[in-house]
Amino acid sequence: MKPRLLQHVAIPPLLATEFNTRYDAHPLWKEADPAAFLARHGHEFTGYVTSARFGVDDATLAAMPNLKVISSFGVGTETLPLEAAQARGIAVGYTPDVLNDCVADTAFGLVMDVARRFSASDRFVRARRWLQGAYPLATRVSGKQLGILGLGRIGQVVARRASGFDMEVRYHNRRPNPAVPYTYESSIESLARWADFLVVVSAGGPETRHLVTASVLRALGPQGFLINVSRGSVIDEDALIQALEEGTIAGAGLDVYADEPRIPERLLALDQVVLLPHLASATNETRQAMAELVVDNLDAFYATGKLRASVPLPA
Ligand code: 8YV
Repeated sequence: MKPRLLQHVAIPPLLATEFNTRYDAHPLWKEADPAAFLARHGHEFTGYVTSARFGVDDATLAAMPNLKVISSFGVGTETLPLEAAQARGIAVGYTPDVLNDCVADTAFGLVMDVARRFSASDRFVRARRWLQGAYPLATRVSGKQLGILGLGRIGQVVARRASGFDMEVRYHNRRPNPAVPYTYESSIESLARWADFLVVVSAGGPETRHLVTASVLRALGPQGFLINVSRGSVIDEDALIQALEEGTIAGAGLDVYADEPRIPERLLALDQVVLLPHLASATNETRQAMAELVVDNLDAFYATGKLRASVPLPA
């Protein structure tokens, strides 16, 4: 008997054929009334396929009394019910590492874009404003100081990218990491004060909510740029908009927002921000690798009872 899985997100076509030979997977998004479907059939499923974006809500989890494994597409875990899963002995898999390069590339692309104003100057060219005069000077990136908030797997790749631009790197984490060669700043404010670019790569969730406050932005200062490729919740977005409007900081490069995909009008109105639609991991190669790990996690779990990449459970 093939394991019966409930799918909240689709598996890419390249993997789907093979996946469907091994699993009896039911697409929840095709149900007109998912709650009614869950109430009738929830007990049939031992596996659940979801993503960092959709996670698993409490009602869905409660409707699946025989659930043994959750396999999530993405590295973020703030939408996953880790404590409830631990209490019920449900294994939770995710897709770390395979997206480090693309997310770090995006962070670095935002560093380049906000400082050198590529997107803004593209708008200038398209509006034919070059005919009236040259574009204003921008800010140099090479050799500057880059602060990383959250020097985890992705943060360390951002640091390596920065070394190729002869930048000095410092970081702030809850605790210093003795294995890295970068200087530790003991507070986010001191990191922001030191940095020309403050790059936010920390995890989302309640522990990191609004770590970047109005006073962190004041410390970053009128020549400083903020980059965020982690979660919108890490930044106090109202404070950020105010800081941008008042020139408290020089600019921001954002891939993530407080209420995606809704972006505040006041943010859209600013020319010194680069706004991306949460695309940091969105390349064909990386999304394929993430999907393969979603399936590998399920294969490993059903063969051995152990995941290939298991979310660290709460202590
Ligand atoms: C994806 C992400 O956009 O991995 C994450 O946590 O935020 C991104 O890679 C997300 O997984 C899609 O749901």
